[in-house]
Amino acid sequence: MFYLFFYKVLGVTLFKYITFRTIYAALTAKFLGFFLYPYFEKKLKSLQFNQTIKEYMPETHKKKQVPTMGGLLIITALLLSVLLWNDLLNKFIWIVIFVVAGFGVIGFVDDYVKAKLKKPEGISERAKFLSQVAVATAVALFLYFSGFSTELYFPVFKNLHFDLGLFFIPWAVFIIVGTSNAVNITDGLDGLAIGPVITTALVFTVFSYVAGNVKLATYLHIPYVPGAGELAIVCSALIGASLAFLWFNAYPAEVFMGDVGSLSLGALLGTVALLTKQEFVLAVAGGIFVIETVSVIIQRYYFKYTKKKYGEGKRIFKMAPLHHHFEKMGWEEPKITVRFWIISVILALLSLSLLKIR
Ligand code: 57M
Repeated sequence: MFYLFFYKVLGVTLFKYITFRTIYAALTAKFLGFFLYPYFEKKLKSLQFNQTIKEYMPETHKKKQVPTMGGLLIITALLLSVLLWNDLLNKFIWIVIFVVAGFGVIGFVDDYVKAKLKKPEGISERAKFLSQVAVATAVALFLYFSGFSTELYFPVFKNLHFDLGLFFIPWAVFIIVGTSNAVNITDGLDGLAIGPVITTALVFTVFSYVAGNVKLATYLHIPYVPGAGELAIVCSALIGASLAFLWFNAYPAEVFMGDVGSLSLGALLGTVALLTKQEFVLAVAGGIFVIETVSVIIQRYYFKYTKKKYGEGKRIFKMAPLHHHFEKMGWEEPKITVRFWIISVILALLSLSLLKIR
């Protein structure tokens, strides 16, 4: 809104610059999050939206009466900042808003069933998955039929890319739904998911800016995506809103983000990676999400395999996802979280180096 009013109407050129709007979108989201938190906390407590604890949690990890759905705060601060600082005539912005709102509704319903109807498992995995696929498919079809590039690009090999054609649609659904669930699985310790969300959003703030700048994209041999620069502002607003949430989610957490947060933030990161043509960079920057998800896949399949072969299921990890394995090894929760953050920072630096290694 500021872009259209101050630049397009009043001619204030400062508001034309993506760099300026990127910085102030982050600051706006962060202070909105701080300002709105007391209201959200009071509302969540009055509605008794407290996390239900599953019985089979590690003993060290049974937490009582922590309000969930803090993701509503993140989404509100994020979207208000986007509406204020983005060019609202850019179609990518409305795709982002649709994805965050769509996955947010799915997560909210799941959280509501868990918190209010006291069903720890929430809505059925099938219903949740099909809803996610529906929202992601709508985005994929819109992109495909609006002429968005269906080329798949690889890091390092600047000349290696090929056209996915119609397969772009299932690929896009896989990226959006996969990232959404990977963040969801990771969100199992105080601050554990929001940290890598911040580092990954930082990486995509840079990649979005470069992808939307024809001179920089050409110089760095990355795909030029007209209009992608506006996604840098979305990513910085995500950073600001996430930092505000982290203030209250840091150990010992006063609030959890809930599925309303994890599903929407994950889907947002997947969508930005898709729109900037950098899905493999997401796999590196979001490596913690990948590792956590793979640990569950390995654990489940090995358990099934050993149960079938030996009649008794065996586990590779003490418990999956990986963060529970370290809990069972006796690591304290904050130690696990901070070490995962450190790994995320290293992965973010490696991701940014992919801009030059070509
Ligand atoms: C998402 N949710 C947390 C909170 C957060 C297939 C399998 C991998 C599914 C997985 C599962 O249940 N995933 C659900 C993880 C939950 O957090 C809530 O959920 C939201 C995110 N979606 O915002 O509202 C619990 O995590 C703790 N928490 C914190 N601080 C935070 O800031 O302490 C969350 C955020 C909260 C709170 O205690 O209640 C979760 O863990 O459920 N299942 C698992 O992850 C289980 N693993 C498992 O069953 N492993 C098996 C097989 C399936 C691989 C095995 O190893 O053999 C673990 N999760 C639970 N108990 N709940 C371990 C056992």
